Amino acid sequence: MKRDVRILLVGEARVGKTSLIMALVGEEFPEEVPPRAEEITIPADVTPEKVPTHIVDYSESEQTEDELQEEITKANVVCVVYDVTVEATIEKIRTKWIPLVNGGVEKGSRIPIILVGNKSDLQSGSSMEIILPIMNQFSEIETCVECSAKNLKNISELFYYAQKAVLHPTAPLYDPEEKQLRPTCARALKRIFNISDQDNNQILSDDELNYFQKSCFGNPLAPQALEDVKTVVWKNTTDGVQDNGLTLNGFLFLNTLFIQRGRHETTWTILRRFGYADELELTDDYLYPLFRVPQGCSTELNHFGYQFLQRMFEKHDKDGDGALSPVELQSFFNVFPYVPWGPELYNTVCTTDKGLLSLHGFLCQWTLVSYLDVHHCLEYLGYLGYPIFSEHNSQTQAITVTREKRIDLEKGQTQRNVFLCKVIGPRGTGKSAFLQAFLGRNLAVSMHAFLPPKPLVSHLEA
Ligand SMILES: Nc1nc2c(ncn2[C@@H]2O[C@H](COP(=O)(O)OP(=O)(O)OP(=O)(O)O)[C@@H](O)[C@H]2O)c(=O)[nH]1
Ligand SMILES: [Mg+2]
Repeated sequence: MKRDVRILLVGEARVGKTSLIMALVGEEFPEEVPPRAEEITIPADVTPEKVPTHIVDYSESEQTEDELQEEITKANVVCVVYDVTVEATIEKIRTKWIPLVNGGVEKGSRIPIILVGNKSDLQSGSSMEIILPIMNQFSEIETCVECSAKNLKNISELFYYAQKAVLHPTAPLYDPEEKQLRPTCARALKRIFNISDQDNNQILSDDELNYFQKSCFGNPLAPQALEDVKTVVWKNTTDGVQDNGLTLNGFLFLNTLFIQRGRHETTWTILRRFGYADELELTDDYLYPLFRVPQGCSTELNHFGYQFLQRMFEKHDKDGDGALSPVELQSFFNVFPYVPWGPELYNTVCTTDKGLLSLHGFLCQWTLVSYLDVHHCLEYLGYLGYPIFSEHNSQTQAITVTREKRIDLEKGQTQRNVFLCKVIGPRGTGKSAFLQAFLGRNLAVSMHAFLPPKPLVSHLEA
């Protein structure tokens, strides 16, 4: 999320830009205003979204066009102000101001715009009829608001909408022309659905929805609210509710509805909780939390990690045979952007009689990754949603850093469970066969004599 918000007001002369800013700051209508208000900064603690906010005025009589362009570049959101009683100021929105702000800018990177109809005290009706076609024409217009600097109507709302447009932008989530979620947003929500579907039956039950709600918003839904949500989805979709739970389509529909009703901060809260940033990519903070491994120490999964991974295994072992078939393994990787383990997996860890990945083999693979490549291990745990589905808010809690090897050697004891044993020897002496024997694949070597505490087989060619 942005660390601060810069709001620029533009529009024809005398529409009331300066008056609006001074009315916000002074909480009364300023009878006399200078052509241009000084830039003001509202401290974080008094803004609704708790982000420092800069408000910048523009005056044609005081600034050159170059200066205006520079201000536009610096702005996070632009309020185009018009006078509801002067139609010419509305016409200029389309012909002058929007082209000036976003002309030549590619669709995805346009600055969000808020249309502000000032001096509503002077008219009884509403300018919405003329404004709506403009809103439909330019998808970067987040919203419009009618207000009055004179009787202080909707002033704080206007700045709140502007702030919201920056902090919870619609553009990455929703395509207003197609009236649907953008594909990247739908993909992120699908991943969130899959993570939240703890029993992997493609339906979010009441319990799962409550867990989800609690982890995103801090509280579970009241029983009636939960029923209301399902009723809305059930009434508006053909397949959104099944077996008294929410399907993926229902979940996507619900988020579309939030956005269409101007509550996109709800969808943003969900996305951010699951690690997404403004571009709808998982953030580095989420995937690669700070984790230091001092020289001479090693990394091991601890029982939190194993417990979580066993749960994940069981979630995807649909037929309950204690092994993941290739299809089940694929479903396990559904929440990953890529499949990290290729077919070599089957040579690295033990498998069942049928050659499937057993729970034991699965955990061994994780033992291996957490030992050899802890940062990837943290990344994978992030994909699986460890920070959401454990009591910890970071996957670093699933890993233990062991004591420095030098100290272990000095004391003649260790608490390590995982050891790296390199097998070296000339070509053709049977290193591979020796190692495969640990996996029970060649009975020439008696397995039990060599089994390490937690079998972990790494194979290095000399
Ligand atoms: N009735 C009414 N008058 C307003 C309102 N807001 C501003 N005005 C009056 O409109 C006139 C222009 O207001 P300004 O705030 O100077 O307008 P501006 O957009 O900053 O104008 P420039 O700096 O010239 O671009 C002043 O006489 C204000 O008192 C309003 O909400 N209602
Ligand atoms: Mg002014």
